[in-house]
Amino acid sequence: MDFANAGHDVCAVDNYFRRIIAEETDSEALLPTPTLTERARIFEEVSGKKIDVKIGDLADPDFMNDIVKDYKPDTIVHYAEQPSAPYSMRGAKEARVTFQNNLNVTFNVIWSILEHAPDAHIIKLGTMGEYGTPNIDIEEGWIDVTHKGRTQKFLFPRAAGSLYHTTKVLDTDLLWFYVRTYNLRVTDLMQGPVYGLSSDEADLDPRLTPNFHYDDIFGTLVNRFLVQSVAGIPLTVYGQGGQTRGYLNLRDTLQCVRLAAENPAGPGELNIFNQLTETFSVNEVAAKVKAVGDQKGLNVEIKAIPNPRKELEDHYYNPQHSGLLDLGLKPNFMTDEVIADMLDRIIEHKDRIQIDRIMPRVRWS
Ligand code: USQ
Repeated sequence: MDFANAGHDVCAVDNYFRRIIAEETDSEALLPTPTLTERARIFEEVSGKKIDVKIGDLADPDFMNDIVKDYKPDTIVHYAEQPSAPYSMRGAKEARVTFQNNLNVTFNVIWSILEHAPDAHIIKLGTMGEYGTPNIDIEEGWIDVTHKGRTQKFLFPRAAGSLYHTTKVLDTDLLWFYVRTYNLRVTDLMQGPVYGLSSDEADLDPRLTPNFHYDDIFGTLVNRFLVQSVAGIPLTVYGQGGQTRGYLNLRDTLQCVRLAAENPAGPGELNIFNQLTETFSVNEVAAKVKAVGDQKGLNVEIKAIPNPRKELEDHYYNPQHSGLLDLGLKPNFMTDEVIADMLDRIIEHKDRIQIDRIMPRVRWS
């Protein structure tokens, strides 16, 4: 919708994989989401802008090739991955599905571009979680290493904390191989956890509201804490709560993807941007949500629970993130006003919250 509004011709492709696995794990979003075809119809009705929709599985190379052959895109934004760390750690079946889907789609994008649209630019949704939490500053994708008097630029070391995040490390290596060998043009966006449920286009009609998950499997931290505040459940801080990540508002993810598309990598270039606007520990996020929730009379409690994940709970974290700002990103920070606005919207749908989806149901060990 954001690209269409900016005057681009857009084709959106989906196989409803995330909806299916959300249903299978009893983790549906807070609000029902119309089908993609229905959403495109609603968007056209309210904006006059048309989005082509194709339903099918991009892990099938024939389906992917047919679309790229017909459409000859300038840019492919590759979001077609199983996105949940807990889902990927649930068991062998979920790990295999995550591994096969994520790697197959990336592989198919690469080959369909090489064969049918060699000048196209691939924008790949990566994750800050590829880097893990090293005890040194995290650079934007690359680092100069000096070893025994000689210097070389390498991909910044990766050490992911879930199988999902590891598939993204493997994606990066795959793309980098094809970039340096076949002159592919790629931008990798290393995204932190996203929060929010509004954007200029989504706000045109309530049926265009983005998928908003608050469950333990697909919900990200801030969205979960907001829903927990409204439901009167103590905020679920995992372990010591010193886990620090780089967060960003949904509105900023849209800006970042469009900035990447409008400033494409050249042939044989892999551009990497760290896509975050500010860093917080889990405890800091909990305190921010509590302060605003309390002003609204929600009486928010915070309660540490045993950490279901294997991760450092107290660590150094200093990611560089100037690349997207240099391209013109105007951050929407996590202000009290932004938190209050999200709380108000969730309060409207309080009766839809299902409490048994909140506590962690997946453990790393
Ligand atoms: N956490 C809690 N309590 C909760 C939920 C999470 O303390 O109730 C902690 C987690 O242990 C973790 C941190 O909050 O340390 C962030 O967890 P999250 O669930 O918000 O995010 P994560 O699983 O890391 O993954 C999310 C997206 C993923 C994206 C990633 C960016 O689901 O697609 O790649 O954020 S990043 O975290 O930077 O890797």
